[in-house]
Amino acid sequence: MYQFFPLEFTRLDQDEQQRRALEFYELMKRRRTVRNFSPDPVPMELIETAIRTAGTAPSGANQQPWRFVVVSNPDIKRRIRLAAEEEERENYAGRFPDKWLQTLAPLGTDWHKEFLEIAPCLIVVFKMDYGLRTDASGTEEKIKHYYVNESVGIASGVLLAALHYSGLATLTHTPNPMGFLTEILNRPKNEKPFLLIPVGYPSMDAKVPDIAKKTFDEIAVIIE
Ligand code: IYR
Repeated sequence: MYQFFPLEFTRLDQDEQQRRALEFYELMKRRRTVRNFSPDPVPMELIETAIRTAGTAPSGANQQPWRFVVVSNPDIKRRIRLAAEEEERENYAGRFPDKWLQTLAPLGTDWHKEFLEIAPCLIVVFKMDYGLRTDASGTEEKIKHYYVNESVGIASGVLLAALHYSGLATLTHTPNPMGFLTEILNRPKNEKPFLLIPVGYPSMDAKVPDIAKKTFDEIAVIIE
């Protein structure tokens, strides 16, 4: 049983609450997924702070089943690009079902993933379906984790928001399958790639598709 202590919580006045709610909405509304990066470096301190922020996310039984691997090394980025392109070439050449390709077509994506080399930094989010502990006798023990996808999904959302708030551009990329990341990044067997996030600044000529978010009425149901 944990020790429990009094919560520190400051109630804001209503005007301040409204102001903050709108301010955050206006900020997040401006986030766009970016596929055209500038090679300009990003301060590692910003990345570190964003990862610390992601690490504050709630998780099943507070097991924090995530690991964030930061790659800025050009040789490793190149290996990741080549491996991702190899998979994606097959995906676009027929491994993706036609329906999927049709859904993707308006985005204009293809198997070329040069952003994996151009972006100054890649954050690879790994999920841990179980933890590993070595007991006193030296035997490796598996500790089951709960709500792993939900937990790592929430932490990734917090990470994207933190990076955006810090003035950095991101792309949520999921090359498929992603097993090559475990190998290239030399991760233990209980870490599975979850999301690959190139981070940096947009290139001067970056373009984004004219897409719209669903309206409030499409996404919300209010039951009073
Ligand atoms: N992972 C592939 C395909 C892809 C899939 C979805 I769903 C997207 O929203 C975008 C791309 C790729 O990166 O090209």
